[in-house]
Amino acid sequence: MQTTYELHLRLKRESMGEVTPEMERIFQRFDTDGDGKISLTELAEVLRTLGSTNADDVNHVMAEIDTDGDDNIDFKEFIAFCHANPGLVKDIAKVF
Ligand SMILES: [Ca+2]
Ligand SMILES: [Ca+2]
Repeated sequence: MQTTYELHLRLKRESMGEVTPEMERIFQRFDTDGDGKISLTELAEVLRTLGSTNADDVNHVMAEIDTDGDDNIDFKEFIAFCHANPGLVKDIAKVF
């Protein structure tokens, strides 16, 4: 039996390449207010958890992941970042 949620995930995989349950989980943990985007504030919180308290780091990471420049990381941008940095995703998955 296929749930709506699984179908949803499958559709997303088809449009943006492989999306692992781990990536889903990490994105949901990062997006603390659940609006489907990771804001600068949410990213800062993540980096703090990972041990970085430098504000420059937050802006640097945001600039790297936020490819359309709206100061929010949407799910597509997050997945593209995961594909570009598989090792980092594994490290983050251990923390979150
Ligand atoms: Ca959010
Ligand atoms: Ca964006």
